Amino acid sequence: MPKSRLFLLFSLILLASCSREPLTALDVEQPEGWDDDLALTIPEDLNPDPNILEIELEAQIVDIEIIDGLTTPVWTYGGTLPGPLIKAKVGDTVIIHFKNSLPDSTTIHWHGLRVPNQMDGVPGVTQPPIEPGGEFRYEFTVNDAGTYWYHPHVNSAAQVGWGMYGPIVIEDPNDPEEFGDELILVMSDMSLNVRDGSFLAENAGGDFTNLFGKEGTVVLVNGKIRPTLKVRQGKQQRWRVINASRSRYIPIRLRDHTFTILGGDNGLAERSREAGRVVISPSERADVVFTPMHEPGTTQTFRWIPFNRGFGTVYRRASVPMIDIVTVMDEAVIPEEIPEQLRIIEPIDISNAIETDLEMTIAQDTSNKIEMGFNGIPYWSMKPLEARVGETHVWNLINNSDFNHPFHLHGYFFQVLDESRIPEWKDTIDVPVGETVRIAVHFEGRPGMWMYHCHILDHAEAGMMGQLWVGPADSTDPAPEQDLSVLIDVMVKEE
Ligand SMILES: [Cu+2]
Repeated sequence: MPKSRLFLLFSLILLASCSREPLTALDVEQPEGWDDDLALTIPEDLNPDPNILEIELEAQIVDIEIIDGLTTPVWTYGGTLPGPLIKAKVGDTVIIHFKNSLPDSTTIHWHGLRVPNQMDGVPGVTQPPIEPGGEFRYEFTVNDAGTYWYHPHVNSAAQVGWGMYGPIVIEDPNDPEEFGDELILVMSDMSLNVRDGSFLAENAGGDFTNLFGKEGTVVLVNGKIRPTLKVRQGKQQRWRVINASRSRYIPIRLRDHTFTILGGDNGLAERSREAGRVVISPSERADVVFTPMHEPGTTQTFRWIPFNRGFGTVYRRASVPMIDIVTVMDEAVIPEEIPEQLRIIEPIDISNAIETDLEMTIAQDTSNKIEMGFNGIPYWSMKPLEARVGETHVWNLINNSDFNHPFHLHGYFFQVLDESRIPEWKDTIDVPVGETVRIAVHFEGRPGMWMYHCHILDHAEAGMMGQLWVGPADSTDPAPEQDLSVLIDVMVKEE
């Protein structure tokens, strides 16, 4: 227990011994209007069946005031930034009637959800791109509790950068209430011209910006610049944080605090742990308990702090205020104990695993254009990796390049083979400069063509992406021939 929390506990016990029973976190409510400034849109459920969530979702450009007094023509899901919260419970069926009212084609990828292959939203691979005016019906069952998100897989660095992302929470009704009241925080950034609110040109900065990965000029939490959150000292909140940035890494840290890390991408980890900081790379999620520790009547600011993810990424960069945290005047309460054991995660049996090296590479081609890839090959020239349902694979993700790369696998959860880590299920893992991260994945079903890629979206578009063919269990056929022209066409748009 950190010193400050111990002190709080002692003072409360002292107080209690001379007056009445002290209140604990579960005895009181959050401060009135605590999360009003961070509210997300809840879509209307069109289906009366309590086990089916059926919604309409329209992609459309809407003017939104992000910078005070200016409007930005945001590319949205449903007219809001971020898009509406898709919230269901484990075992539910989710149906989305999607309409594309954008001037460009698009698709939806359900990041982290183990959906059937044809629902994965990869244009030219699992479905045709949805053209302007077109519609598509997504339907899948959600069997894994956790924090997820949705975004396009078409021209993604641009479309995500213009606002196309929304949160997904799959609830486990058995989660202990001691975790605190849920607060979903979609953290992102946007490249805005701060004088008029317009978007900076997508290709501003040229090749170097693609190498670096675009980071926006404004940092947003639930679509807002520097929103306010109200807290009460000792009253816990369960933060589900989603990093929807194209390239920005986000350290979760707050002065004088530790966070209780419950898990991340795909639900709870095996055990909780206290940490002064947890860094979430693009597309990763964090599930943490925040115990406010500051004195009633004070305000402090949760800030983005530059994080070294490779060459030039911290040089001359300042911190950025993200959330003003106001501690209300109500008397402090005693925080609840968070259990240490959260679930059992059986290690994947790798005794018969097929091992593959995947080096994340950056090169310059003959015309000096930057070309990224795996093992020196960009996705447009690469043959799919091959696997079969029922097989277990170990991938060595090797990074000798000058930048970190958040590696994401579609369709399957993996485990990181590192005994110093608390076991958990992941769909995205940061591979730091100069390191090798080993992951184990078991292909339990759902054959088809899946993607893996760096989730710095400029890197993916520059080539750091590949395909994985998961064949049926009983088949020995090689991966089918792929025509990648549609994928190549929609992934990279010349301006
Ligand atoms: Cu990368």
